[in-house]
Amino acid sequence: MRNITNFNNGWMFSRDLESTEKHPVTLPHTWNAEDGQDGGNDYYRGTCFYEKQFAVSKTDSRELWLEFEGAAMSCEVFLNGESLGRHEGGYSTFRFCLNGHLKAENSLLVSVDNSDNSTVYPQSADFTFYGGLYRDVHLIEVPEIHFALGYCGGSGLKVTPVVDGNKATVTAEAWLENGDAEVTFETVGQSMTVSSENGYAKTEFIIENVHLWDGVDDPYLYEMKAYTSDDEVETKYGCRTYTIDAQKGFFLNGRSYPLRGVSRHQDRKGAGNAISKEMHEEDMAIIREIGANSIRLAHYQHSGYFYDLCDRYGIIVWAEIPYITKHMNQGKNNTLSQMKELIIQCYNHPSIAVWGLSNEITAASIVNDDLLENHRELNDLCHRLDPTRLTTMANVFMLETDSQILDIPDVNSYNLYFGWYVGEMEQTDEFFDEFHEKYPDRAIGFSEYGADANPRFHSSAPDKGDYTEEYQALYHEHMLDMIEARPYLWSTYVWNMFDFAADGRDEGGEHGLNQKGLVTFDRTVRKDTFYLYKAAWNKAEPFVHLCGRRYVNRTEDQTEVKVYSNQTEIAL
Ligand code: GCB
Repeated sequence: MRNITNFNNGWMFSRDLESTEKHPVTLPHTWNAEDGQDGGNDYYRGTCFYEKQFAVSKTDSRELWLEFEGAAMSCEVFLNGESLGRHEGGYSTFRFCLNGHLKAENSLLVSVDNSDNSTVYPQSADFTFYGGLYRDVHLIEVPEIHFALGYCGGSGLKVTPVVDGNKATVTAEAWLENGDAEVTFETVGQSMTVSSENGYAKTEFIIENVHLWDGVDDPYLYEMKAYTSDDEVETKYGCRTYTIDAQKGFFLNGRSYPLRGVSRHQDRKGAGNAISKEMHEEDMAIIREIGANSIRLAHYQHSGYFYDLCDRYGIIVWAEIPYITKHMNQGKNNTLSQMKELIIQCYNHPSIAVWGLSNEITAASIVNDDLLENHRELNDLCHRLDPTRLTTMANVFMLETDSQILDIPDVNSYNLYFGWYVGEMEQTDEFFDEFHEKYPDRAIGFSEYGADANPRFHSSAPDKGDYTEEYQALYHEHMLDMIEARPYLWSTYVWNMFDFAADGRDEGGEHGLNQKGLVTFDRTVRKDTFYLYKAAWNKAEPFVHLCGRRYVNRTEDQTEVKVYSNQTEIAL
């Protein structure tokens, strides 16, 4: 069987290999936890080094692999002075086999680089590009013939459930490395053994009276196990159908299920992107408290653990790669490899409904042939690797709705900030009305909307651009009504659930912070707007929230007391 060892301890970190200043660190770690969050856009972007010594007593044919769940942004791994390989892209899992380079005592060196360049996304965006080994590292010991570890960071086990009525046909596929074996697949008490050919084994199960994975109400998960005589892998999966209708919006398992939710960035105050399992769980608990049924996991691949939480709690996911803001002529291969990794690593998650090709890619680029071709190739790649899901992209408000780029993904979406950066809130309503009238056959979603609020800023006459908690609330009151009146919007996502670091920002009384969150960067303050959505979305937990509790020094003779509640009747 395989042995998996956590490899987070005992690393030495330095900015300069020759330097005598090396610091002991435990992973997850980023070198930008402070300077990436304090504004000025001057955080360290360069190459840093992680070193670790370890002993092995390996004598047989077993293989040792090193697994990185994320190294931002590019990375090269050296064992005993020899390069094992490079990886480009800061958000996905990758592995290297150590065999052939191992000694009894080993020295491992990982050079990690987040400097700016013209090939690896993201390079230009409104968030901090933290550098570091910021997710877990594992040492995996497997028998010679084992489930594949070397293909795009995947698990070597792929499960495709297709639901038809009350029956599901579940296809299980597995890939082996270094030879063939008898592979046994097991699910719902059924078991099938097949001989692999050229390292590939496949079988099919029928589940009668299938228990559906049915969103937040009943996110039922099945388990699939695959094993040989001496290796084993397993995954959870869920049986559900998704469809999107241009007139009626999103459907889950044949019933209307409008996706109403929030976006999430992964970082935290003081920790950057080097966050713990407990922090992921806290984020999920807050998102469940607000009652969202969907999350746009922006703007890159999130931790595998977070997609697991989405599976477990029935939250439908928009997953995407960091192809963002500015198209780079030399970046196509990187978009393709990041998308390939995202899909191969996340394929089995029932929560994921759509693959996002790019975000506001025309904000700083024109729609030229190169950009169109890049999107077509990405779109084709998604369909080839995963015919079961749809593709989408998040477009910037300036993009003309007759642009050819809108023909590429399966469903459309726009990020609109009318009432914040530009114009008036009501222009949002007009935008969607016009779009829907002009393109009645095109599904359209609202991939981002929001307004910054500093919970220390208050006003009895809130106004666009004032960063008050009161204006954020007014803005979202409008948007909630706007959305409610347009059921054809297949998905809508508040930007953002949490404040997040954007070191290039210095505004609204804070440095380095995007304050469009409904909850503060340290997760301690739920802004008033949080309760507006909770009242609309969370019907299970009765509550009353008095707004403006932080607005202490009021000068007006008469003051407004606003209440958000999910109850039909309340007494003050
Ligand atoms: C956007 C971007 C997002 C930004 C957001 C903002 O449209 O997609 O990355 O953070 O606007 O707050 O300006």
